Amino acid sequence: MRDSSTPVRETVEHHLVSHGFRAAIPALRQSYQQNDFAEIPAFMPDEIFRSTLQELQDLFDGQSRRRDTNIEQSGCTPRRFTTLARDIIANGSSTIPAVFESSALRAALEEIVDEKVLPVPYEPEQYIATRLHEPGDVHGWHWDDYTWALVWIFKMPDENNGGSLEYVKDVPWDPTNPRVKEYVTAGPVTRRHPSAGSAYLLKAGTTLHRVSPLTYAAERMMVCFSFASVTDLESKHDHESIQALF
Ligand SMILES: O=C(O)CCC(=O)C(=O)O
Ligand SMILES: [Fe+2]
Repeated sequence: MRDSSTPVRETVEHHLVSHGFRAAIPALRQSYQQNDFAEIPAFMPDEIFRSTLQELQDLFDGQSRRRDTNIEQSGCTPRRFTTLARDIIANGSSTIPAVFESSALRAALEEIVDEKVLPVPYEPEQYIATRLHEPGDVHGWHWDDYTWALVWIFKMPDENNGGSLEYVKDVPWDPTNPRVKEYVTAGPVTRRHPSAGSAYLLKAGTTLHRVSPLTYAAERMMVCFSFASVTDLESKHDHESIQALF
């Protein structure tokens, strides 16, 4: 972790208001409006990407937890991966909290989604990091508790080894009757394989999605930030699926 987080925060803000970053927004907006998905290439400057990756590697080495469970609220689908809880990241990373708290990031997301974008107030869901690395590791079909997920990719296996994002957009989540098999069978299922260094934005509250299983040992590492809509914060949220996971 850096001694002072001020330079990191400044670098992050500066990048997000830079001409280069802003020039990509119209295409991201179009992608999101059509697909509920937009991939932002080179999400952060190289030095920020590299220092964050180092922070994550150290945290995964010392403070991660292995999960192997099925989550009832998303149709008993599997979570088989290694994970870092929000508080461990908040204490051990200078960059990830700075990205989550960035007002320039929320302003850019608002331009893409054409709606107010708010930080999630429930701390455990603000950001988490997940690493798939063993054969059969999978982040099974689910919806997120809040409207948007921004997933920053740090390591990605070859496309033919799994680890892809698969999703069915525009399907509602009823935790008491999730109907996952029905929705996946009806499709269409879109598959994306974002590159390391990119981040993708997904309308994850109304998009059924998963990370496909690894077919052999390989590294897939990401940080998932959650953002809320005004409607999310007006409606009562229960947090049973994240509580089941942690
Ligand atoms: O790792 C990914 O690409 C997706 C992660 C995800 O869906 C989540 O953390 O809720
Ligand atoms: Fe998700």
